[in-house]
Amino acid sequence: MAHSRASTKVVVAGEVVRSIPSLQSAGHDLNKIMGIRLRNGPDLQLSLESLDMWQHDELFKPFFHQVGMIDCSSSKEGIENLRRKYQTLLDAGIGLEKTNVWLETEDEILAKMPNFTREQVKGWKGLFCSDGGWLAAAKAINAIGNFLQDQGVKFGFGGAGTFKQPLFAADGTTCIGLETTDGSRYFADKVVLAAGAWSPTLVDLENQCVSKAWVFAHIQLTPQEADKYKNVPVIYDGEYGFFFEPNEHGVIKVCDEFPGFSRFKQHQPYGAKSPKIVSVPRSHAKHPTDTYPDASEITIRKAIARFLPNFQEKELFNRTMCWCTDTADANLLICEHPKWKNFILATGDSGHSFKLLPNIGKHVVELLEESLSQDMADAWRWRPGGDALRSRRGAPAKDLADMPGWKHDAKL
Ligand code: FSA
Repeated sequence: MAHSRASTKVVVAGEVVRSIPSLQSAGHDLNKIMGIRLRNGPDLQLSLESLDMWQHDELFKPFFHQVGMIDCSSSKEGIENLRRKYQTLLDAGIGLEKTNVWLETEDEILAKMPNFTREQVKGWKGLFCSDGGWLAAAKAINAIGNFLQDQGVKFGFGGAGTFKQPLFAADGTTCIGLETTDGSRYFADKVVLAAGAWSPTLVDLENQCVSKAWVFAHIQLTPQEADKYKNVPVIYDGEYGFFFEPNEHGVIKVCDEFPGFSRFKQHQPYGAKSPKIVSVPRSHAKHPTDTYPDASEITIRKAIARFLPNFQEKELFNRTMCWCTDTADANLLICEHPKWKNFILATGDSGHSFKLLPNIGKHVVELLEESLSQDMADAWRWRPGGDALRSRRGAPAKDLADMPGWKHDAKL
């Protein structure tokens, strides 16, 4: 959340500990994927803008590891999807074939993934994006935090940083600020709620966003092992998952790929007349003993067996759930609230928005200044209806209530 009056900006970070990024944020992570994905109308412009900033902007470029990204598959359906993805890139008509290369043969695949064996990549096809790679997520957000503090932006943490409610003028509909849970009141001409997966728990979004958890685990390599994996591209297979090159401490993050886990419960966001069923995130920050469901252990191990068979015996650690919020069509939700003037929503990441860190704020500012392009305004409008539980994924999310293994609260 941010609001401004004259030149003062206040960011309400909703955090127990004074840390940027918030420990509750999915961005508090070793790495996130950078790649060109063209799902929706605004994606091409957004991807190109963000690529340019990750490559050239002094603040962001230290955090972009442009090692490339390979989408791969060995199943009939997966390869058809990959071919469609490739065609969409070609159809953009801006020369993306220069940086996105189809890998047809095992030799072509092995040339890009030297640690893989011929046996392992039998029947695989791949799509290599040389503009892709990974983003050092938490470090990048921390750098922005430091930059903003240097610019005089004030941050609120703990109770002073946890949203309670908007404040309204006497007309009851013009937002003039907000109150946080410790009773602090911040007054502003405009309020932006950019609370990620927590957004639909804070204000009633009329089921436009469903928050879901995705999972990862870490494995520790020896220095010799890590050396061999230095600078390998991000490898992604929609039927298995993905992994990243080891970080400076030899740690590899492995993710499975699945439609996410919801956590539905009775909850009353601000603006709802009575409690309703909302998927409410639960963070490791507040529940440090949480891990992930038993089922995730199996699918993460499956991803390791596929991508990193030599490391199958390694211990997994930092088993973690992190939360994103899906819209029905996987477009962002960036608009003024239809009933609350000057209260702006910037949410609906739909699991593929971290890469927009450098440039999405520019478009939020355009919305505030009434200069947002029509196609973005249309794509990001307030739009109840549709199925955000399924979104554009292979299936609706399963609920954590039906997924044993993740909760390790002390028994009272
Ligand atoms: O831009 C991208 O395609 C990154 S996807 C990363 C991911 O873990 C998804 O694979 C997952 O399905 C979920 O959306 C969270 O983000």
